[in-house]
Amino acid sequence: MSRAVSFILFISILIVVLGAPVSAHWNARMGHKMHFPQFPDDGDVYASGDFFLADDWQCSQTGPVKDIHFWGAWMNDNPGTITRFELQIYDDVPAGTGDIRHSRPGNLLWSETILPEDYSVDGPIIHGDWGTQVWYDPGANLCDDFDQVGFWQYNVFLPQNSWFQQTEGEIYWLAIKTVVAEGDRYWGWRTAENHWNDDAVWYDDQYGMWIDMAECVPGSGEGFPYVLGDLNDDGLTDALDLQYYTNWWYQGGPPPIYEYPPGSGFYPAADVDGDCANTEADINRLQQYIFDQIPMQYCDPYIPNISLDLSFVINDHEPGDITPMLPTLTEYGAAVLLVLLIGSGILVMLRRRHIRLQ
Ligand SMILES: [Ca+2]
Ligand SMILES: [Ca+2]
Ligand SMILES: [Ca+2]
Repeated sequence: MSRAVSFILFISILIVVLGAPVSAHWNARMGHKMHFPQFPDDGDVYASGDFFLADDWQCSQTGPVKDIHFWGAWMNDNPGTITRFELQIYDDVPAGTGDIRHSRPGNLLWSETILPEDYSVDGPIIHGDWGTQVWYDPGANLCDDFDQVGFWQYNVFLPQNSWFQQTEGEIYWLAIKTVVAEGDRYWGWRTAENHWNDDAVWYDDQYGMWIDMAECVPGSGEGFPYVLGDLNDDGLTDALDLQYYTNWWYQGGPPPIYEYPPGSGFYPAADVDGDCANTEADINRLQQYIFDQIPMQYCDPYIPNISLDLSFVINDHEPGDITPMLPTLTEYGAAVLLVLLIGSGILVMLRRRHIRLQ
């Protein structure tokens, strides 16, 4: 093979390599088919135990869900071996249904087992300024700073016979449980930086129900999904809540938002004097807060209202769909550099040849 032919071959391979998609990892340029991509932030919720976690999304365009992407990390940066992901999609039970004040997964619409050969992983991704990150285990009620710094992006491209048909405007829930080979390695689903609709939930076998989650506070414990004094769950604490309280307390009206633990008869949102009990004194305290701005106090183990969502993206891409994107400025720079290097290589080669021929 002549040098010229080898050179053309080399350049052709280079063009093919540079032109092809670099990987099947999702990036923002690939778009999404949900309210907005829920990007990762700096915490993880344990998801390799015996329960599912779930968060909700609203479909933005009718059609098949072909790819699902999510982020996760290992407790203490101690990676294990993922045997499989269990993914599920549910329809939505709106807030208020069955006297439960938070929305949650309803009917199971779709489920799929994702084996290691069915997904790609990108990472570890490290944000230098985040430091140690929160680890939350809702089943064990554990919340702490752990040493996990890196996290990973998981990319699942579904085969055509596993696509899920979604309808614009509908709300669905994505549930994930991860199975890890080693008993002493723990995988967490990364929390999301932006809140959308309702909090993420975990499935509690003991109560047979999806439990609302709130972001936990290391050193202080779990956060709980309510606003102090907002008994009627409209997001405000005002005279309507006082009316709601007296109606519940004296007239047997509907109870406040959010009983915890479920079935205990204790409503942290209504415990506005912080003695961890619902009594008549709370009515007076709520009145003082509303009319005299005397601060309320919450019951310490139940820190109110820090919403928690989980990081994921729903899309309709197939790996073959990923057309080469316009290169970024950095990629342009790299291409120009490459051309210059190749050019100078050719010059050197021709010169040597010229010298030899003389
Ligand atoms: Ca949500
Ligand atoms: Ca209210
Ligand atoms: Ca109280």
